[in-house]
Order: sequence, then structure tokens, then C-alpha cells
Amino acid sequence: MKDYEVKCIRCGARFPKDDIVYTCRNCGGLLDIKYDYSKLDLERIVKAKGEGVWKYRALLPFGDEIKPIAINEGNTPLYRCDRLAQAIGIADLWVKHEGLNPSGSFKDRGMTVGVTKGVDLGVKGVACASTGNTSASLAIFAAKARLPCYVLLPMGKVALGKVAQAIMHGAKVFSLKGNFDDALRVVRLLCEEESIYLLNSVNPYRLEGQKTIAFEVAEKLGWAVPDRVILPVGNAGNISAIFKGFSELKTLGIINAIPRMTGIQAAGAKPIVNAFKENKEEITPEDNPETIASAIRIGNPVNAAKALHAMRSSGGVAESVTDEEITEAQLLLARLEGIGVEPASAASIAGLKKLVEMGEIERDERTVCVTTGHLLKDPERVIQICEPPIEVEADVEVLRKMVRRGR
Ligand code: AN7
Repeated sequence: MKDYEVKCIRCGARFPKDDIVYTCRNCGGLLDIKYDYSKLDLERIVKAKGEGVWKYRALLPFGDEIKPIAINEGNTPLYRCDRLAQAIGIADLWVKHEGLNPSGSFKDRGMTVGVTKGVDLGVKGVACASTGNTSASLAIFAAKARLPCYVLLPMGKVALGKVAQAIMHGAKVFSLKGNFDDALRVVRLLCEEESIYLLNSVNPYRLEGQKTIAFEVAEKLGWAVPDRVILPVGNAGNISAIFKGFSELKTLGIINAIPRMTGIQAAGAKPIVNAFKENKEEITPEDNPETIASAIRIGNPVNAAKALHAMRSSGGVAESVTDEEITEAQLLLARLEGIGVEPASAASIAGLKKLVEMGEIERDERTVCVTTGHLLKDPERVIQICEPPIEVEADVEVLRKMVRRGR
């Protein structure tokens, strides 16, 4: 078994690998998986064969004997986006499209690792609260692992495609009278019963899977790093995970810098942006978060401490964007680059545009935007913002007239 420990980021308390623990029993702080980097084989990391999350197994908390619960997660494309770059006024823009994971979001990277750990621990079921994507992904991996799956969704606040996935793959889905933060509070209590394993991003094993986004970006760029990585922030797990991935590569001497980690929240749900701008260590939770980007409609992000550290120590920044800016960016990305993303994901593009206009991002910075979820997750939003299909008789003359008129 590989050498690692589960350690509190605040007080340094350590917990055994077979302990089911999500936050520090000593001080309540967040936990992190720490490896003995001096014992890791660099060649095995840089020259690893295969694709996706498990290719980076040398930097995951398992020995070689573990059989992953996996369905080809990761290995998503990193597109160079010159037309979008030109529209925004920067020189070197890339989009890492996490919407092309098996369930249509980056969550699969965390779930393959988290559910594999759950199976290893011998848990009897898995659970999460979710704004949608976490539940869709967990339902799939739970089905693969033949584990009962319990999902808490904020009532009326989850995009249709995500609910469809969760119920299709056999999760027991509860529509909770409350928002995401209420759902997370309740599911954390449910999971105090040890046989049900919590798979929200407070679970440090989830973030181990998600850090592979950083590995793929660096590898695709020839084991080099972009100047900046921009992504939407909700519960703040992903930005923390990607920062950790880059930090590990730097510790190992594979790369020599860490990109400026830049987190974007919606204007109606921006506790982390507020804390960042006010130079505070702790966030003030928002009771009634509201945005059309339902994936990031989160008022009390659990990973705030890790995310603030990621942005501050890398020279990054936190910014918010309005729903209008999100919609504009979603359309721009779809029509200039052929990349279809859900609203939350478009926040990264909207944030880039805003920060370039503000002069916060230099025009020559090599920038990677992470688009976290697929367009088809939220078809109802598409119908609201695009011209609807035009009814027409089955008559080519009528059609021809309409086509000519439209040209
Ligand atoms: C598309 O599914 O929190 O900052 O419960 O679905 O790591 O929370 C989703 C989050 C960004 C924010 N983009 O990531 C859930 C959930 C999309 C997302 C985020 C989410 P974190």
C-alpha cells in the first residue's frame, strides 16, 4: 500500500487510512491526503501509459492491487480556442471541456476515486447532496459498484438532465424542501451512520480524483503550465483539487510554477468572492443564493478555506459574473467554438472576459478555462435563451421563402 496520510489542514491531526472521517475530529478543519513525495517514482508519473484518471495512479491513494470502479472518466479534450480568444481580446486561450466525461461533468473524476475508496472500506451505501451533477455521477458509480445510492436534491432547483440521470441509474432521489446548503447539512448528519459513505467534495478522496485535471492540462502542454486557470466555483472542491494537482507536480519537480488559480462565482451566490476581496479567512454564508447557473447556487461552500488558499497563494483572484454575462458567454462559446456547456461552466468564460476588460488578466497570459458540465444537462435553459424552432408546412416553396428571408 502506498504511503499517505489523511491530515487536517488546520491543526495537523492525522487519521488512519481505514477511518471513515470527513472533517477533523479534533478541530473540525478540512482534511487532505498527504503523500510521502520522496518515495514517489517520477518516471512512473511522467511516462505512465493509458488514459484518464487512473493513468495517474502513482499519485492516487491506492496500491496497485485495487480494482477501480471506473468507466473511462477523464481524458477530456483541451481545445485551443482562437476565435473566442480574439473575441475576448487575448492571445492564447484553451478550454478544457469536462462536459465530455461519461456523465457529462468533471464529477466523474472524483467519484471514480471516492466510490473505489468506499468499496475498499466496505461501506453499505453511498450518499450526497447535490445541485445535480454530483448526484448524476454518483448514481452511475454506485450502480457500477452495486451499492445503494441516496441523493438529496434541492426541490425545484436542479436542471432536468441531471435529475434524469440520477433516477435512470437507480439512485434513490429525495427532493428536499430547502436549498443545497440545507441538503448538505442533512446528508452529513445521515452519513454519521458509518455504513453510508458521504461523497460530497468534503470527502478528501473526491478531490484526489479531480486533481487529475491539472495533470492532464500540464501533460497536454508538454509538462508545462498555463499562466492561469479559470473555473466556476460552487462548493469550491474543484479549484482546491486542481490547485493541489499543480502543487504536487511542482513539489515533484515536474513543473516549475503554479498557474494563477482564478475562481468565478455567480453574482447571486458569491461568498468566496466576498471573502477574497475583503481579505478574510472565513466566508460569510449567504442564506438565499440565487442564479440561473443552478450548479453553483451554493451559499455556504464547504471547501472555502482550501479555495481561498489556492487563489491567494498562486496569485490568482476571485470574481463574480451576472446571469446575463453567463448567458452571453454560453452562447459565445457554443457559436464560436462549437463547445456546448451548461450555465455554470460558462461562468469561467464570462469571468475571463470581465477580468480582461478590468485589466486584471494580461492579454498575453496563456489561459485555460475549465468548462465543468455539458450543455445537455440543462436543456430548459437552452430553450429560454435561444430562438425556438420555427413551425413550417411540409412544402418546399414555403420553406424556401423562409430560408431566403432569413439570409
Ligand atoms: C457544472 O453537483 O456542487 O466548486 O452538487 O456541477 O467543486 O463545487 C456541482 C458543482 C461547477 C462547482 N460546475 O464545483 C453538485 C455541485 C458545475 C458543477 C461546479 C459544479 P465545485
